[in-house]
Amino acid sequence: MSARTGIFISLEGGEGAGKSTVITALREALAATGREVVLTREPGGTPEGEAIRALLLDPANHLLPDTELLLMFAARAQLVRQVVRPALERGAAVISDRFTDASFAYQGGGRGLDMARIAELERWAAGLKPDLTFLLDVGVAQGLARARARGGEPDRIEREREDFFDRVRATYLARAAAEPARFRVIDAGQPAAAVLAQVLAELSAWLADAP
Ligand code: Z5A
Repeated sequence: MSARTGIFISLEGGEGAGKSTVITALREALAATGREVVLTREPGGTPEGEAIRALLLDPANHLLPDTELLLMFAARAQLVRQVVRPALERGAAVISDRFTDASFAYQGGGRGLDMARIAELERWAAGLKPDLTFLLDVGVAQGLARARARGGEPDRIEREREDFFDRVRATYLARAAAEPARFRVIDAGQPAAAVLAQVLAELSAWLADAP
């Protein structure tokens, strides 16, 4: 990969953590620094990745865990090469609604797939990590209640049982504890205004320290 001058920020969390609202505020804060801001999401973010997303989330599909993992990384390979790397090389700030940590949390923690195999895919298919990751952490019951209150039909992954989401949350928290320099864990059980204020304070502190 050629030299990158941009910054890569990801947002992670379980169901109903509030990523959507936070992303809008992050985009505004980064745009105010004069940088180009590129927003993307996973799975998806390219036309091909969005087609893979539809396949992944359609409750009519009975995907095996390995198939699900490989499709997540297929969409990611396309996104990294077509969107993320070119943007970072231009010096943009890239904000991704989820990235590889989600594969460790959902397919590794939730489905029980081998973490070493996911790490191998991370090196090959993704080949980069975010510089900064916000983990919006909310209790599983509280997050699911928010997601249900929003209405609409649950997708294929949202239909999982609560113990699946307990494992997802525990894996996210373990990853954050293992990489404290990259992760900022935010208590997303607070009112939205408090969550936003904490995220924006962490962002300015990080930008002030960034090389
Ligand atoms: N997935 C995977 O398995 N492996 C991978 O590698 C990747 C993803 C990349 C799609 O992701 C699914 O793919 C996802 C993980 C899996 N599966 N699930 N389940 P997604 O990010 O597109 O879908 P999501 O996680 O289901 O998004 P979400 O539920 O929309 O979460 P959110 O964006 O964090 O929530 P929100 O829409 O901002 O907020 C939810 C509601 O709560 C909404 O009505 C808000 O107004 C409300 N809300 C938000 N914050 C608050 C606070 N603080 N207080 C009160 N109410 C609030």
